[in-house]
Amino acid sequence: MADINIRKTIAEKSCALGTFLSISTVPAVEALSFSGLDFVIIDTEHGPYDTETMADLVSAAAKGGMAPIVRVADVTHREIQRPADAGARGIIVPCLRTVDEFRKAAELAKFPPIGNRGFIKARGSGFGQEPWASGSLREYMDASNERLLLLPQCETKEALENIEEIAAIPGIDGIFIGPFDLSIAMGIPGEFGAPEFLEAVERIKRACRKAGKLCTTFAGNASDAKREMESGMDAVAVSMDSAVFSEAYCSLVKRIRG
Ligand code: 3PY
Ligand code: MG
Repeated sequence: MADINIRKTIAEKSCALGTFLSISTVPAVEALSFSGLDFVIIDTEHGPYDTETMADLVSAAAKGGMAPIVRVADVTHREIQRPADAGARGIIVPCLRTVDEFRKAAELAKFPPIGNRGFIKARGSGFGQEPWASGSLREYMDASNERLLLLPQCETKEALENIEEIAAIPGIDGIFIGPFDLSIAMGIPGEFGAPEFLEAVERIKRACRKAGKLCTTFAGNASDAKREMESGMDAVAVSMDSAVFSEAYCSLVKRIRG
């Protein structure tokens, strides 16, 4: 797999740009990897992907140098270990509520001394042959911890209420805001301009900054993505393949048929 380091990309570009995948297959992701996007989020929470397809999409994304990030379905050993071994450069965990659930995500995604990830040299390290993976076991564990970004989502009321403590958990590299679920949880569905929603986003940002962690989010369209990028987010995922696909065809048909 290509040597892709999304942490470095974020540092160099100040804000990385990506998108969500829920319908794309291997050739589509290979094509997308040459689009200029920095990362894709292979969505196994809402998308239909099984483990083998997720692993193939991870490799497909890397083809043109795009970082593969996987959104898992929940915080279990199986969910976290598989994308980590398949070569994902980031893991997003949705819908977490308690501080303990966030701690568990860090424990599963990171090797000691941070967590307790299970050891193997699998696809994600070229089966141990990639230059960064060929040192001592200690070096391998440290490099893996550094290269795999753990970005659990803040999208529940409980998570928002404890965000300062959560952002400070060792092994959590940053927070991925889920604007839809967060606004629903706050009782203001889709009201992204509401003062209390904006204050919640600022609170998450402040907590991330204070803990030295990344703050990342989703934006539904290009102008919202630009605004989020300019507002100091470290990474923004804009739209998703299914929306881009259906909007493009709707607009094509409209242009022809009026
Ligand atoms: C949400 O908005 O709830 C997400 O999970 C990301 O779009
Ligand atoms: Mg969500």
